[in-house]
Amino acid sequence: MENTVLFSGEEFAKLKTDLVLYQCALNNMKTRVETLLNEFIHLKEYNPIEHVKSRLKSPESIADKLHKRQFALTAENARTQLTDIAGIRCICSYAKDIKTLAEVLTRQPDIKILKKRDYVTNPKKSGYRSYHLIIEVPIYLTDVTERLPVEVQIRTQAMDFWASLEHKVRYKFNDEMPDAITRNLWECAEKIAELDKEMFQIQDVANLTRQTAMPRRETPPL
Ligand code: 0O2
Repeated sequence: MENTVLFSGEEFAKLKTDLVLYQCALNNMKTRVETLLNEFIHLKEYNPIEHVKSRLKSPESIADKLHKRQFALTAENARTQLTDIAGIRCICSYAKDIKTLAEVLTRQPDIKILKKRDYVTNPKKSGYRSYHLIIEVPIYLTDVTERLPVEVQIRTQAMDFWASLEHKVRYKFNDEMPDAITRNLWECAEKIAELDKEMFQIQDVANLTRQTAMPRRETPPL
């Protein structure tokens, strides 16, 4: 591991204070997603969310990222240059669920969308697919309201499977992957996208078959 860069004692202390607020921002976003999940499960007929993961970036990986981008290791730079200190990942059942969830989240009136990246419609050169949002959430403190960014990544299980394995492979090569492996991973990403489509078609056919075979239920289950 090439992780040798560290914050000075003073900057580290400031960063630790900021991380408390980032944890609050992350909790705030987790609550929003959990609320929707409960609604989908108990009050709607369909739940598009398979599971949710979240993480707060460690001081070491904040230092690494600032160093890679050639910024001085200060708490202020962490706050002004990085938007992924707090991150949440929502794993959806099907690709069509991704935009539905993104739309529902971005409609909330007290948040601000700082950035949208649709790598599902426009995959990255690597083959990476996911929908990214940087959402600024309000944190109500005793005297002030802080507004902090949370990175929200929305993807299917298949996209998640690819991204986590590709990340491990890339890490092994320290970001200098041989062309043949890059090509191979891209091909896997294409196959995975095909699988996503096929699985959706299967459930679509299953739904249609069920609808024609069974009478419609009047009240949703609790
Ligand atoms: P880590 O270690 O996961 O945090 P931009 O500012 O839009 O030009 P930025 O900020 O890199 O570029 O945003 P982008 O491209 O939307 O990527 C944000 C995160 O998405 C990355 O964070 C990764 O987690 C993930 N990601 C993006 N591209 C790829 C890819 O090709 N493969 C995999 N596995 N993940 C990807 P970090 O900070 O790069 O890394």
